[in-house]
Amino acid sequence: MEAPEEQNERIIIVSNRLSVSVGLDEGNLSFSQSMGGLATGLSSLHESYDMLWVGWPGIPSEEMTLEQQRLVEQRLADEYSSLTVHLSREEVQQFYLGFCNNTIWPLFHYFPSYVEFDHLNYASYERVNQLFFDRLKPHIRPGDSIWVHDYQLMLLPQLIRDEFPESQVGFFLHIPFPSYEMFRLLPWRRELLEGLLGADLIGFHTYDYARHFLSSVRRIVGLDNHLGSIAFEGRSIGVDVFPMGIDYAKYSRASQLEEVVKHIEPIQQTMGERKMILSVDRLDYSKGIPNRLWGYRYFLDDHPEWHGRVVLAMIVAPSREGVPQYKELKREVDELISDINGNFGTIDWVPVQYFYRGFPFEELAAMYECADVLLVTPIRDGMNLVAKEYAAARDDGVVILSETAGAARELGEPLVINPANLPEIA
Ligand code: GDG
Repeated sequence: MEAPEEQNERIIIVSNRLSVSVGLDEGNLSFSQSMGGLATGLSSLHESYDMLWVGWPGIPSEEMTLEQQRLVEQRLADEYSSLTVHLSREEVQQFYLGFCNNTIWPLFHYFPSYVEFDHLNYASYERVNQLFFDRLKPHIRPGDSIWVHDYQLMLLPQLIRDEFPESQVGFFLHIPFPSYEMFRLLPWRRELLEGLLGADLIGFHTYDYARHFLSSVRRIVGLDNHLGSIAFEGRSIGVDVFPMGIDYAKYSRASQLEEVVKHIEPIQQTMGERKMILSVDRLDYSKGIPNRLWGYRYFLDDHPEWHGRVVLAMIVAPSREGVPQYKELKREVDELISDINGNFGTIDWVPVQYFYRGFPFEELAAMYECADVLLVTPIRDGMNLVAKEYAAARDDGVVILSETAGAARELGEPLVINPANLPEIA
């Protein structure tokens, strides 16, 4: 039960999650588009290229019967050109929640106090990178371009290089690459860099991230670069900047779709004359949700003339609920919202409208269409596609954007703020 492979040249995308997520509810399997920047940003590629996507469908293998596992593999291969990598519960705990989301994610987003250095978790990271390679290996054909994505698979490029020295391997990091002073804290800093150096081309969203990477390679591995090119083991490795974009047409044309239009009118009716400020993110401490709420509270305190005339609509998609910091953040966000609504709200005005769930694309697009302001306040963000999606969806409208999001380097017209500066947000 494998993905079809009939053409010559193709792109193999390897990422921890597939563009489709599999759910299991009372024994029934369901398939839906994955949330998150990597999946939404790359999913449109399916339409233009012969592709094979390799990744984990999102359910630990123990939670499925063998028959269900085969069924998932079959459907993902037939309908989504995807090759399934199964992860066990222990791998999800140690590799995914442990090393990826409790070590790399906080460190690379400059939250060193959240970082856990655990050798067992790193050993699992090594094993899972090897597992991805073993699954991929029989499917590699001459001429394939293999494109490895993100911080979960930083050892994979070298594993591919060792057995396929002639292969074309690209790697793209979707999150910031931190400064050397931060990166050097990692006990496995050299291993990760050497894993990445198996690629021919290593891409980042911004010039700063690429510069930080080159600096770490120089200081830790001892390799210098010439204009972003590193000579290593007889190969030349390119390091460059490829800011990730969106499927512009999908967002700019959304307001013409009937399924989107039918959601716009009820929102407009509910809002009436009120201005709508919108925010959309996964629940993540890097996204600056508490400081956004403090900034909004500051605004309401300072501008009583706006009471009753503005609403902050927050769409927060649940994320990594197994990691303790995320549970704590959820509690903090819930409390801040009830504090604002309790203090400022009136019988006919709820200052913060909070949706703790993912929205279908049509409803999200309708929200973009109705919002007067998009408020994006991450503490750190590799890029932030939401800002780009809103800009594509609207001819007018205002984006307020943190200077610490990669998108602030690219979009020319947002109001750029320091996410720690509450008066500035206000
Ligand atoms: C990582 C990096 C980088 C969100 N809620 C809903 C929904 N989304 C979609 C958005 C957007 C995506 O998820 C989020 O992308 P971001 O870029 O904002 O953030 P991350 O998920 O953290 O992505 C980030 C990105 O990778 C790409 O390289 O920009 O810095 O952290 O596309 O639209 N989609 C729907 N309903 C929701 O409720 N349908």
